[in-house]
Amino acid sequence: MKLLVTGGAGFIGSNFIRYMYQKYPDYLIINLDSLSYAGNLENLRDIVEQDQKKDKRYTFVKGDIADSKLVNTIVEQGVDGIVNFAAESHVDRSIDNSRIFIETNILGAQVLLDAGLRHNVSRFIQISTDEVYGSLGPTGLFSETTPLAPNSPYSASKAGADLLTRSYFETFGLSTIITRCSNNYGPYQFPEKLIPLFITNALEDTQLPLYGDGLNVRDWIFVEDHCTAIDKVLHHGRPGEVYNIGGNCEKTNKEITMTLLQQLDKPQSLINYVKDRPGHDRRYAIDCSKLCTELGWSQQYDFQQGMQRTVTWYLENKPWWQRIKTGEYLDFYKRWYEER
Ligand code: NAD
Ligand code: TDX
Repeated sequence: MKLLVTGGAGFIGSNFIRYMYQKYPDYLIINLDSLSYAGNLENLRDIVEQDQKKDKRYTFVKGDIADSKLVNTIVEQGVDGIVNFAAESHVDRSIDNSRIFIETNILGAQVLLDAGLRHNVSRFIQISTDEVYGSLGPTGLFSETTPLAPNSPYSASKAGADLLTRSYFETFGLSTIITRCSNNYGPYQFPEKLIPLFITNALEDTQLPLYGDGLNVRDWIFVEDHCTAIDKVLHHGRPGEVYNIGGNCEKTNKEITMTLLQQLDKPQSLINYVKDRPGHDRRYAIDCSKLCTELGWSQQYDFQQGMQRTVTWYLENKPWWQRIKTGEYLDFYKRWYEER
């Protein structure tokens, strides 16, 4: 199988490529990534080294998924499946400036869908998010039939791409599948998201900016479990369907923070309650029974095991995140937190 993976230099995309490369020794993988602030070729250095020595079945292409000419040049060479991870992925940035979210997340998806259709790709997987469903009250779960009600420019752009993906199945018969996963954590996550930001801040003895009352709830899943779920969907999912993916692990942000401080042996005085994120969704929780019963997926990591692996990885890979934290992304954060 020849796979085009987009956004493979980011957090989940790089974990997915590593997983697929090791699991399927005969698969060819093309990674198309524009190397935005969140893309990092370091994330796949081990795979590149292994591949250059032996297999020669991994290719990196630097480019934009919204570049129709480039995308068509890649896909016309014979691609069996497209897995679209490429996105602007951070809610806070979408509140700061939403334009690029529309360009990449919606227009980019449209270019990929068109190329998939034109060149008869047999599988198109759109990697979406539980955030498209909006916010839950204290009870209930998101199912695949929950109406879409996105609340941030980020989630609105992802919902737009979902609807477009659905339309390519309904109108043209392109074999599309949408996955909607809950919050991921694990190795190589960019330290702007809650868990890696708080781990790395705590290791530097700097403050942990907890939004609002710290009681917003997310459903956490270890990134490798997300990858195994996408593998199932890619090979066995039904075209035209949506599959929710979740970790069955609801935690408040405060609980996450306390767990991290305890694991790192750092004081609670590092917590700094700051102004809430505008439009902050209160609670996400996922019903992924369709994926489990239909495709036989189950998660391998509980929260404790996943967090142990994650914290250990950040402790052992300080140069990886220290380089990032002294770079461009701090400018965004300086502005963001000055307002709080
Ligand atoms: P990330 O920000 O770490 O990585 C995104 C990658 O996409 C980067 O490598 C970046 O360079 C690349 N990219 C951005 N714009 C591009 C463009 N125009 N053309 C080509 N490449 C481009 O994001 P992530 O956390 O790994 O998320 C990956 C996907 O999974 C996204 O679609 C996101 O919406 C979805 N998702 C993420 C989570 C989560 O918890 N992180 C949960 C559910 C779904
Ligand atoms: O500094 C912070 N302080 C804080 O309290 C940050 C960065 C976050 N938070 C809160 C906001 C959320 O309630 O922590 C929670 C998690 O925040 P993020 O890590 O920014 O993730 P979230 O907004 O939930 O979105 C993530 O999950 C779904 C990903 O970024 C999305 O790409 C994915 O679709």
